[in-house]
Amino acid sequence: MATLASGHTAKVIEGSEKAKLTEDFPGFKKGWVRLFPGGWLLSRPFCKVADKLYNFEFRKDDVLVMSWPKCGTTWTQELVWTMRNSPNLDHPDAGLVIMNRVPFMEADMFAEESPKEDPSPVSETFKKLCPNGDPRDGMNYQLAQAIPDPRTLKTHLAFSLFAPSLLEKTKVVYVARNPKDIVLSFLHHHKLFKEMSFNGSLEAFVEYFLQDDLLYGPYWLHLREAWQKRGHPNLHIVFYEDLKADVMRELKRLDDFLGTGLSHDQLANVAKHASFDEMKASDSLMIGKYVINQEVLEKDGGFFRQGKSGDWKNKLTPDLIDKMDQWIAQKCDFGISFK
Ligand code: PPS
Repeated sequence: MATLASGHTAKVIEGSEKAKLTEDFPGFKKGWVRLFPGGWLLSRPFCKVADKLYNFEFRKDDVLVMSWPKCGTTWTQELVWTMRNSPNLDHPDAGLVIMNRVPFMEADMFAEESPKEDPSPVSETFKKLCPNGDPRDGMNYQLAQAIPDPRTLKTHLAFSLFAPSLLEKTKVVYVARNPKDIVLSFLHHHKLFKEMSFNGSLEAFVEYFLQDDLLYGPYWLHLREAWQKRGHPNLHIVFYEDLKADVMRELKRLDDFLGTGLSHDQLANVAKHASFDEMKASDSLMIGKYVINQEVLEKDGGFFRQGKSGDWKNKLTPDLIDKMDQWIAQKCDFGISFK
């Protein structure tokens, strides 16, 4: 057991729990660690980056896009980055794959020790921005430090894994989504990526979600930590469903929060540039062919799967909907309501 700078105790998953996870997620070779309090379930190498992230020196011009997985983080990253850097769609870096412009802060916990692809998606930018950096010290973490201001950064970690001063130092855009759609999107993710290769049923996957046993751990707690901070002037909460329903209205709210002062035409540029169809065109850049299960890609789509809200009504059985409704009533009882 190790104690992290955040005060969490990290317990490596062993024994029967590890055996079950290994059987159901055979692609995942890095092992798991659970942090207490909270029960956050993370990749075992997280322990190597945890303290560096906790002590990360945020700047007042940074914007951190934070969410649990599959909430629409990538969409929001692209909206925020484009609003801040390229509202006229003329920034030379706009063509870079998003993780090179908006580093995924804790992604080093998933990094391959010997990448199968050469170059890996971030390695060229890493070499350029961190010429003296050692990739073994975490390319994503170093990129997060090295990208030019104004930095836009991404994390799926919860507030409690960062220093309590986070919101005093920087702005956070927090993205939330209906858990019934998250579970379907995350299931696809776990089938698509060879690194996960989940081989169980929808029912089994929903059970993992309800028991807080998927990577990143309890969604309800992640949400609760953010929800309890709502009203803080440096925190802006956006729902995936609201982005889908009226992206221009949400961009106007973001514009007010970020202080970008964009015109209607510039916001329309941003909305179009980050539309599902435009972003989907970069699917093959986001995920190289060596890291995905090709037959899943062909049958069910890629990283940008379908970009809809409410599809759970077609995909979840009445029994699963009932279970998830009970989970929402019990765990998400802090005033949030899902659309
Ligand atoms: S990740 O891997 O956790 O960072 O995924 P994340 O980006 O949070 O969420 C992925 C889902 O968001 C959808 N998506 C979009 N929807 C609408 N418009 C745009 N531009 C867009 N970009 C990504 C993506 O397709 C995933 O949802 P599903 O339901 O699987 O399609």
